[in-house]
Amino acid sequence: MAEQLSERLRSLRALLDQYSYEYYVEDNPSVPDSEYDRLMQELIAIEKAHPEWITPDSPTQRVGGRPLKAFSKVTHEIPMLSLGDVFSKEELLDFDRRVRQTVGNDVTYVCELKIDGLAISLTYEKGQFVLGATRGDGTTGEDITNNLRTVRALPLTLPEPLNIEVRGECYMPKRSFEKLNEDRRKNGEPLFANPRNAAAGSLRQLDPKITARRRLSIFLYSAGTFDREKITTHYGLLEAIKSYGLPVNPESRRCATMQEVFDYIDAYTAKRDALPYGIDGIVVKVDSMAQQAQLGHTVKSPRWMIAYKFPAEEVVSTLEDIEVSVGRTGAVTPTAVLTPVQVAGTTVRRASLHNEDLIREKDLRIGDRVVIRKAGDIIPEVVNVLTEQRSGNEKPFSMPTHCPECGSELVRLDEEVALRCINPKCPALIREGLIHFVSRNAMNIDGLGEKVITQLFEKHLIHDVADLYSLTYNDLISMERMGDKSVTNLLHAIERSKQNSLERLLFGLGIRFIGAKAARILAMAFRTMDDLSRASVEELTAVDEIGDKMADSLVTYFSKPEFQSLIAELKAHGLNMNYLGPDPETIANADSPFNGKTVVLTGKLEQLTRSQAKKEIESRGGNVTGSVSASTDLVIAGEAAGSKLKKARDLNIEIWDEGRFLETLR
Ligand code: 1X8
Repeated sequence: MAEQLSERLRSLRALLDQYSYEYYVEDNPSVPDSEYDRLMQELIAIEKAHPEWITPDSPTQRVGGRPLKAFSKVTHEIPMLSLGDVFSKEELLDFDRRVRQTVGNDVTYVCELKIDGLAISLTYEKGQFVLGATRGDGTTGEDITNNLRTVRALPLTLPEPLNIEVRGECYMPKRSFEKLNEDRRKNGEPLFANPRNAAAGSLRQLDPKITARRRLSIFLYSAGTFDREKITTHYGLLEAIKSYGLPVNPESRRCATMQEVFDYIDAYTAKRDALPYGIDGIVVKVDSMAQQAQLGHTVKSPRWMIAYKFPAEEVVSTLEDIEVSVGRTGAVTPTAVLTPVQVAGTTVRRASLHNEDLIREKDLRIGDRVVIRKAGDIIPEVVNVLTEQRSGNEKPFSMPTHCPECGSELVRLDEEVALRCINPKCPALIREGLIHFVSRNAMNIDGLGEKVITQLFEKHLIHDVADLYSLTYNDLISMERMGDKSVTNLLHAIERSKQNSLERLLFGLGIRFIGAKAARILAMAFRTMDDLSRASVEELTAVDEIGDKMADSLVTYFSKPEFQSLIAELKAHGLNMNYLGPDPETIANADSPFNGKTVVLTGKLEQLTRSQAKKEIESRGGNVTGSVSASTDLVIAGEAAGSKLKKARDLNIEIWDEGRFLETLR
């Protein structure tokens, strides 16, 4: 009996592994999901009756282990190099010329898809999956074994007791990504900008249960340490990896000429959108391993392979309208309303036009056919107008002279490109100001999002921020989608916000030029709202980092009777008006890993400019300096980071790559 049962257990495990392989690796399932689930339930039942039979490689054991406190470091014995890239076929011919100069004319290439994911390394010992790591800076990565175990395409056991380290890309399939963002939208959680960020965020989870729900996948395309006696070509290596049941992308091809390489590029440029995963280019590799060795590598990347990166995808749409909206500061910004189009995997309906000058520069007219692309594959922008496609019925656009929300005349403050509404009673300013007041870095009132605020405002239940503190259960329960529980929670959150330290309130008031950082500095320097509100320009500018513009703005704000009475009202509601530091818990950036840290940026970042990155860190309480020393807490290293990175390693300073940095900013 027990023997029969253990036989059944073995065959269930084999079947489940086979079905996972068909589903996740071959993308070609032979049974419906329900059959997989049924067999899984049967296996769980047997293992429940016989816990002594559970082995770590059972399909039931993918999600194991408790949440970690932090990931531990892994050193890559063979560094994980990065990959040089080119953006044109001419540059690719240069690469080919360099290769031929070194190895002669007899060259075969392998073309592969460049998967838009995160580089990972998998170690198998005696055929068992024992270690999964991120690339990190190429030398040191993080141990994400428990998270990678949840990736169903990854076999926990190989068919032979091999010792092998394989490398590849962990990615989020397009359909997993869409499902994830759909769920997040329903839950009111922030959306991931693209599958790559979503994959990065998922692998960075300390709790593998969360990673398991994210439905990641992998493709492997190289080996670190490996018995390669009989393998002499890269293509042979791919076939070997595949023969061990490891997922290998099926689209790789040998190409005997550059013409074949170009044909491959053209074919996959056209097929890109139809693939179930994102790719951002084509990797071209010298096939012969002997030639690879001859070519060697630079400090950064191998000389025998290169990535051809796709140009940012551009599509044509129609400019249906230009909408104008008024922000918290009164700045009026135009937004392009477009006929919805798919760009780089998502539907684009709108694109910011930033300001009037941009519209004039591009001579945008309503009805125009326009070229759209996503900057950094994330933020949609209008590239140019197809003027030759004009019918003559396009309508030139001019910015309104009056506020679209309150009708008062717009003004252009000196030297600014933006037009502003300067009516302090403008409903747009007030609504946006309320949204700002409750936001995370200001009063941080959970459950009071943009939608609820807008409803409360439109129903005249709130007119200014003080009114938030008079809201009753009956006011809130009448809102759309607000149940008993959310109302109770919200009332608690509002009540709790009264205890916030001064800097949150100060930032929340939305005084011009007073950002989160200035608010903290001011709160620390003056300690109470009363002292701050009585400070002169001289006293204010005497504080380090407080300039004339900020000081003038504060003095003007506190001199106005309407703001004096607003503050009196908030006081009457019981809001704390004192700085509660130095307890770091109460500081706006307490939950930021940059808070109070000295950070150095080095190398080239892909998604942000240096100064944007600096701004992001500083707005979270970090201090960015130029050189690495013993007092540096963290180094963020982009591509081609050089001596600073080396020094950071020598000093054992924490190093992050760009992916980790972006994930933290989210
Ligand atoms: C990065 C990638 C490589 C491949 C596919 N996708 C990537 N993101 C491949 O070789 N097929 S190679 C690589 C690297 O060496 N950094």
